[in-house]
Amino acid sequence: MVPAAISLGSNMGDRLAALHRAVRSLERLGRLSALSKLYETDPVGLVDQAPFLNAVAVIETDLGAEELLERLLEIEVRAGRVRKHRWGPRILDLDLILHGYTTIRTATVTVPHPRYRERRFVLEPLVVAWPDARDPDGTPVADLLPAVAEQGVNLLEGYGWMGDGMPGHRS
Ligand code: PH2
Ligand code: MG
Ligand code: MG
Repeated sequence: MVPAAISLGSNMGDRLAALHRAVRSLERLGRLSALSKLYETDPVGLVDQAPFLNAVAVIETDLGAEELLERLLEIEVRAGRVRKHRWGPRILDLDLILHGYTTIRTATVTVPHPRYRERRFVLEPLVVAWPDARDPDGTPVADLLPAVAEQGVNLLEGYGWMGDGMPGHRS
């Protein structure tokens, strides 16, 4: 079993419902061991689009990175995701950020996620969900946060946003 950190994002339709369903789906891929608080964030990259809801989940899983990523893409498709332009509006985006402490680069998967170190909308919930997380290069992810520019990441709800019985941060 390895801990895998997955970033959740939505900026189309009923964003909260999409994240709720996504967390339920993630529970089928492993044991949900941590769930961040819920954030509303300004769009990064393509800035002329609606604000996102973002969160990070950590699951303890037996799935390898490639299979896990395939399963994440299936969940996105079931949520109604249609790929138009890169970085454009999406009903649901599930990105694999960390998979244990390994570095993986295949035709389909790059882990750690190649851009997570610059993304406050990933780092902030990641540190909240998994305070002790480390990049495979040894850097604690909490140490990456001060270097990241302000990006409009606003706390919307605390750990309870999924309802009762959900884990908070991973210890
Ligand atoms: N996802 C992107 C591009 N820009 N900005 C925010 N705030 N949140 C996201 O999840 C996000 C983004 C590409 O997946
Ligand atoms: Mg993404
Ligand atoms: Mg994605």
